Amino acid sequence: MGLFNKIKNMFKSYDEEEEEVVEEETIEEEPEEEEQEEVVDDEEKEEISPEPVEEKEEEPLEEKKSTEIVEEVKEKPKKKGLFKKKDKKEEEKKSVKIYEKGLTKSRQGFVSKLANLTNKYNKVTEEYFEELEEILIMADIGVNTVMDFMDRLRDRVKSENIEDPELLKEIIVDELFIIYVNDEVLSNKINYNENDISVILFIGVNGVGKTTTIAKIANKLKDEGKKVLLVGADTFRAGAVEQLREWSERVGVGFYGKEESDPSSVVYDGITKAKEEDYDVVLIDTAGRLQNKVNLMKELEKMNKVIDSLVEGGASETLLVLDATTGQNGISQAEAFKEITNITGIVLTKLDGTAKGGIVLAIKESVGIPVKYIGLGETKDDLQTFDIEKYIYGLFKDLM
Ligand SMILES: Nc1nc2c(ncn2[C@@H]2O[C@H](COP(=O)(O)OP(=O)(O)O)[C@@H](O)[C@H]2O)c(=O)[nH]1
Ligand SMILES: [Mg+2]
Repeated sequence: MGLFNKIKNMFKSYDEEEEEVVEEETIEEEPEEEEQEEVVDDEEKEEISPEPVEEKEEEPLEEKKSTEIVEEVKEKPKKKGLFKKKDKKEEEKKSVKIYEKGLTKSRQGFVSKLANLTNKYNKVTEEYFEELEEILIMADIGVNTVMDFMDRLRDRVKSENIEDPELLKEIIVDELFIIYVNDEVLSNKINYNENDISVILFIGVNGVGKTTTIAKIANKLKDEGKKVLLVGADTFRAGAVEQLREWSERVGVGFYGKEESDPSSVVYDGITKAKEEDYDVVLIDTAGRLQNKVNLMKELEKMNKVIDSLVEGGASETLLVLDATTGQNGISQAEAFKEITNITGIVLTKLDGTAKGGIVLAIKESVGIPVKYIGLGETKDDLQTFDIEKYIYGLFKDLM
């Protein structure tokens, strides 16, 4: 099965499941009474063991049978494991909705152009190809990626003898993203230090969303039960340290920072504090003055030296923050930063503000560094771990 259909099957059902979820939520609210625990345990064993309780995903079961199972499950007291599964599914659903919402502009921009193209041409012609190519290039998908893609598409159209543009919708989505999806190197996983404090360094030019991203990530980590310290090493721009301090208060995490001092010494003091006070994760905000590359390189080198000297294995991640609305400019920033320091991941902010959601592919093409987080709006939930499948769904759901 192609990517298009796989993703469609994964997420499209969420729209139709709403009703059932309401019921499950009420069940969830039932108190976990202590006296009942024993009884529950016994019943569980009986109820849970006979069949897998994955309702609708496991389609192969006969229709009648699967309905029975679903009903049975609804009536029974719930097992902890089942709760977790539901919670996780709810989280997934919520996340898919955030992707959908955040990518609305792109969907209405470049993806609707794709849909129109299919309506405009009733046959796949050279003009069709040319128009398609233009749409993709306008969507911030890198030029080389588009060229490779067009070659592959043309080949497939020829070899499979495709004439109807309607049939190409699926193939377009599949072929556009297949490289990204097949490339295992591009893991979205954030690395944490197993043996010591995890230090995450945030770099990127002014205004891309570093400080707010740090606040959002701090909030997530705090929810996961981690003790988080924000370190304000953007000592260059007036007010930047103070802004981070305010965020630390709002989120309810620790803070260390000092204006008008050497960023490396702030990093030193910050990590020392984190060690003394038993923090788990340190998020460091830096100033990204790309105007002076040599200085910036030296500054980052110095910071890394400090981190290396204090933390086993050094920084766990160096995340470059890019603003999706800046298109090619953002790509140039990534290339420049890549020359001066080792970047382990990209945070792509403000995807909600662009109608050209193809930039993820351009990043892959030009920089080859995995996108780990994306910003889909201004609230804390709008920062999401990057998931290529949800991303594709958010962009193309109207075609699915
Ligand atoms: N719409 C939108 N705005 C964002 C996103 N991320 C950050 N911003 C906004 O971008 C602006 C600059 O952010 P800031 O964190 O101060 O950037 P910094 O200079 O890199 O630290 C702020 O107004 C943020 O609210 C996002 O994903 N979507
Ligand atoms: Mg800032």
